Amino acid sequence: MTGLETAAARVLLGNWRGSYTVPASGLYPHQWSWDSAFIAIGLRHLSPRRAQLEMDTILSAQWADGRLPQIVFHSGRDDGYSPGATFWHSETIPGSPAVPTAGLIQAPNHALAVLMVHQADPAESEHRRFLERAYPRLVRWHDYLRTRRGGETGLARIVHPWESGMDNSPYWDAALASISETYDEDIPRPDLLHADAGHRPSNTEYGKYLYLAARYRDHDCDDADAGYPFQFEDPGFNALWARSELALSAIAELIGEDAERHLHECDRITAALESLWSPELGAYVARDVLTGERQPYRTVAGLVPLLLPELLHTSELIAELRGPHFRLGEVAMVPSHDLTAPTFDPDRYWRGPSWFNTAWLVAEALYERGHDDEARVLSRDMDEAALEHDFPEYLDPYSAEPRGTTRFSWTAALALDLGKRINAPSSPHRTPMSAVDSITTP
Ligand code: 9WN
Repeated sequence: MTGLETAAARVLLGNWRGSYTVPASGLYPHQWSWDSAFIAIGLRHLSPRRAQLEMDTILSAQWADGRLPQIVFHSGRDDGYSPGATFWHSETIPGSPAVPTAGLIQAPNHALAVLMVHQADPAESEHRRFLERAYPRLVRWHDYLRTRRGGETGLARIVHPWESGMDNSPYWDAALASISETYDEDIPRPDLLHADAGHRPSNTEYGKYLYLAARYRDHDCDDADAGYPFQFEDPGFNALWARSELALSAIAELIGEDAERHLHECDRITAALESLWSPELGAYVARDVLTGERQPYRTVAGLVPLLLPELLHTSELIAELRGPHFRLGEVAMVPSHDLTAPTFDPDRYWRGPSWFNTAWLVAEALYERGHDDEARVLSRDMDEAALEHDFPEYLDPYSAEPRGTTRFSWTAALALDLGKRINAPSSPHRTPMSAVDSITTP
């Protein structure tokens, strides 16, 4: 094993909790939805069975209406995270699963992960009927997005910044500012015990986050609160949905289900994404469903549609990535926000720093489109920063200095995955579990 593989395996083993992986042991001590999918993509190289279990565990927290929850609180306790199991009280909400969860959702990257986990060891996957188990759950998850979150444009809407996975993106600034209410109880910030306040969302933002989450919870998370004040169509979220439909078509093909319907869904969502194209910015942007306004910001979420084979504005997006707003190859990985915008902040969460999951998504898209050298540059950035700074959550794009927490699971998983596939295509596809078991966690 290389140094990166050994170190990444240590992080993933340290954060493993028997049937799932926590994103980081102090800051995020539960199972997160899109994290699990990203983590499984790396874990499959170490142990396809663990990666399958990771996905089985998140999929078994599905609600009766098909949603996959943002967070699963397996311990049933808050464990120093806010808002936790006590805030959500999901056991009192109709349709919630037996295990306590949050009521919100996160971006749908799960079918993509299930397919990639299967591909790591098809024989083992077939033996355990992994795809047969996952497929109906993934179909119900996507049905939830289409029927409960779908709107006139054909895209799915998010009802909380947390659902985008990019919590304090400038996309949400105007909508949050127009909400006069805030959470009227104390705003707990246990996160600040684990990360610098200057790297995290502000207290004002947290007041709005908790207000919106409490309101959603108090309407039984039923998506039928007509006056709900935050509703957005996000390009990253919808692009992952379309890409996951593509993955579902491959899964359906493998198990003898109808693959065509998923291809049509992928095409339908890809076409619908055009309503988020901003000709002025030359970028896909988020749209406020309540005001109809497209948000005037370039963010990394607007680059995620590059993952869609039939995307209309591919060359413009690649030019955007290479140009002064994102400076591919000149700064560390891919900044989360336009480097030239007055709202850019190199330190604060999703307002500028470069994240490993979005670098992976962009690298994957570049690689699939034949831009191997640029994909490798991203992969090398990820490896170097991951090893040098103990798997940081995110980076200042200019200095490549770490921000947020460390020993972050998707950083380890995704650096490992790209390292195996893109940087070293001739190396063996996966490491036998015996090699992993010989590594002791600190
Ligand atoms: C809220 C777990 C999650 C990621 C998100 C990231 C951050 C949570 C928080 O951590 O959000 O979901 O408490 O800040 O923004 O993308 O899934 O790693």
